[in-house]
Amino acid sequence: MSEGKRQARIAALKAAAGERILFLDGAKGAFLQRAGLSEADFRGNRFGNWERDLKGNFDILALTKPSALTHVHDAFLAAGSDIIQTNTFNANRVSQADYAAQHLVAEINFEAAKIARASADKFSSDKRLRWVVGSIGPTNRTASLSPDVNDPGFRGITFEELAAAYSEQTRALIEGGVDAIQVETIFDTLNAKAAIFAVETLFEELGFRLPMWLSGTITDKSGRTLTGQTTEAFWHSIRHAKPFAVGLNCALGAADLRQYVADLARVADTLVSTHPNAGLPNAFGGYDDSPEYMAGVLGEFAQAGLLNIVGGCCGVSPDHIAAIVEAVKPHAPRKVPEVPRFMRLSGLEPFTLTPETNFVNVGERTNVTGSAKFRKLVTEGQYEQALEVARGQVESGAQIIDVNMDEGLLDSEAAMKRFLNLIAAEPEIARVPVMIDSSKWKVIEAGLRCVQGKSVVNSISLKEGEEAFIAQAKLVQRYGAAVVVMAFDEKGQADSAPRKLEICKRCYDILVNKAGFAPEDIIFDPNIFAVATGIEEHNDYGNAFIAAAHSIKAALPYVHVSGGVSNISFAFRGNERVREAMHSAFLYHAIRAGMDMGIVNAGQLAVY
Ligand code: THG
Repeated sequence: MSEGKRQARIAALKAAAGERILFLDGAKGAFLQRAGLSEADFRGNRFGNWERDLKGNFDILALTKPSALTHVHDAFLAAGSDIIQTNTFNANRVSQADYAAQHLVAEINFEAAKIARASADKFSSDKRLRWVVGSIGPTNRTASLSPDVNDPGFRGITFEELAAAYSEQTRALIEGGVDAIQVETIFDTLNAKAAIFAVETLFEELGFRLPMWLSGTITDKSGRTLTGQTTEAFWHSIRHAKPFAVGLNCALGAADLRQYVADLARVADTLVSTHPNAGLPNAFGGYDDSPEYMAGVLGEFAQAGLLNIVGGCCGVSPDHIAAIVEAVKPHAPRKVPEVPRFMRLSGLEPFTLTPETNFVNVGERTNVTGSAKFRKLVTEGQYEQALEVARGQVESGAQIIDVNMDEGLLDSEAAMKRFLNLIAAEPEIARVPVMIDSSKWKVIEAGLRCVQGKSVVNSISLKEGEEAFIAQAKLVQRYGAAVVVMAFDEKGQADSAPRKLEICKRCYDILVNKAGFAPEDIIFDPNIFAVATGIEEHNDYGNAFIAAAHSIKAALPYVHVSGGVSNISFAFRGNERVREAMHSAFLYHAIRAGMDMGIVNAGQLAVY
C-alpha cells in the first residue's frame, strides 16, 4: 500500500473531525456471536486439528472466516459509521496464548486490517471517505496490579513484555493498511503507557506516523479506572502521546459515563470520543439499552458540546449506530480547548502546578542515602515499614514523593521496582506522583516502567555530554514524565549564579528547541550546597541558588525551579532545631525569588 495515499486519508480524517462529529462502529463480538458460529467455523480448514478449542477466539476469524468479518464491517458502514475498528481486540501475543495462537498474531492483525480496509474502501467515495482504526485491546494482564493477594509487589507481566506485544501487533496493523491506532478499553494506564512507548518507537523506526487514539475505561460508578485513577489523572498520564483523540469506552452505559466524558472534554486539548456499552450487563450478560434510548442520551452529549467522535462498545449493534447517527448528526462537534502550559503530573489523582499553587513539597524521606531509618528498612527487606515512611510523608503534606535507592549494598534497580510496585497497591500513597531519584539511568528507567501516573525523573544533566542528555530526554518523553535537570555540565557542578544560569539556558535550548520537550515539564535544580561548613567560599552558596532561581525564572519561560532543601544545613547534622530554622529562612527567600518546589522533610518545615 502506498504511504502517500494513507497519509492523504489521515489528513482528510483530521479535516473531517474539524467539521463534524464522526461516527465509530459498535460491538463486533456480539454481532459475531449472533451469527451462531460453531467451533468448526472458528477452526476453518486450517486449524482442524488445533490442540485447543478455538470457539470464542473471535480474532482468529480473520484467518478462518473472513466473510464473517466483512459482514460485520459492512453492516456498521451501512448504518453510518465513518470509522470502523479492526477485529483485533485480543490479537496480541499475551491474550492469544490462551489459545496457543501467539505465533499467529502478526498474521491475524495483517489480515484483519486488510479485511476492514476492503470494506471501508468499498463504502468510500470521493465525497465521503471511511476510515479504519487498528483496535488494540488491553491484553488480559495488568501491569499495575498483583495477581497474587499475598504479594502486592508481584506482577503478572512487565512493561517490556507488554511493549513487545503491542509493537508486534501495531506493526502488522500498519502493514495491513489501517489509518490510525486505537489503544482502547484501557483499564490500567501502565499497559497503555507501554503501548504508547511501543507505538512511538515503531513510528520512529518506520519514519512516518499514524494518529494515535487512546480510550480509557471507567470500571464502575466510583469514577475510576480499574487501577484507581480518576479521569483527569488518566489524561495526565497519557497526554505525552499527543493523541489524535482521547476517550472513554466500555464498562458503563452512556448515561453513567456522561460526567467522566464531561471531565475529559474540559481538560483534554485534543478530540474527545466515547463508545459506551448499551447499558450495564443484565443477568444473562446481555445489554438492554435500546437504540432509541442510547441515541437520546448521546444526542444530549453532542448538544452539550462534549463530543468529537462517538460509537459503541459491548452490546451496540448497527441499529444502535444508525439511531445514534440520526440523533447526533444535527449537532456541531466539540471545540478543542486551548489549555494553559502547566505541569500536569499524576498519581491516582491529578496534580497540576499552576501559578496559584503554593510551594510544592516533595517528600525526601523515602531515600536510602537521605535517611538512615529508610536505608535500614530497605536493606533488611522490611518493605512494609518502608511503605510507612512514604505514607508518613504524604500524610504530612508531601504532594510528590522522592524515591531514591542509590546504596552500594543494594540492587538499586530491583529495590526501586519493588518499592514502586508496592506503593501502587496503597491508594493513600499512590494518589500522589512519584519523583524517581537516581544517579543511574538504568535505575530511573526501571522505575519509569513501574508507574502508571505521570512522574518526575530526578535527574538528568549535561554531565556526560549532549548526546547522552538528549537520548535520556527523549526517553523521558516517551515514558511520559517530567524531568529535573541539574545545573551540571561536562566541566562539573555549577556553584556560582552566572554558571548556574548559563548551564540551565543551554539545557533549555537543547530540550525545548532540539528535543521538542515541553518547557512546563522542565524543573531546573541549580544546586543547593551546604553553607557554614567552615570553608569561606561555601558561605555564598545560599545566595547563589536564590539569585539563580530568580534569573532562571526570568529567562526561561514556563520552567520550574527546585532543589534539595536539607542540603543547605548539612554542616549542622544532628542539630534539628538549627537545621529547621535554616531551611525556613532559606525557603522564605528562595520562594520569593521563584523557587516553586523543593525536596523537603514534609511536615517538618517551620514557618519563617
Ligand atoms: N537535588 C535533587 N535531588 C536530590 C537532592 C538535590 N535528591 C537527594 C537530596 N538532594 C535531597 N534529599 C535529602 C534527603 C535527606 C537529607 C538531605 C537531602 C538529610 N537527611 C538527614 C541527614 O542526612 O542528616 C537525615 C538523616 C537521617 O534521618 O538519617 O539531610 O539537591 N534534584
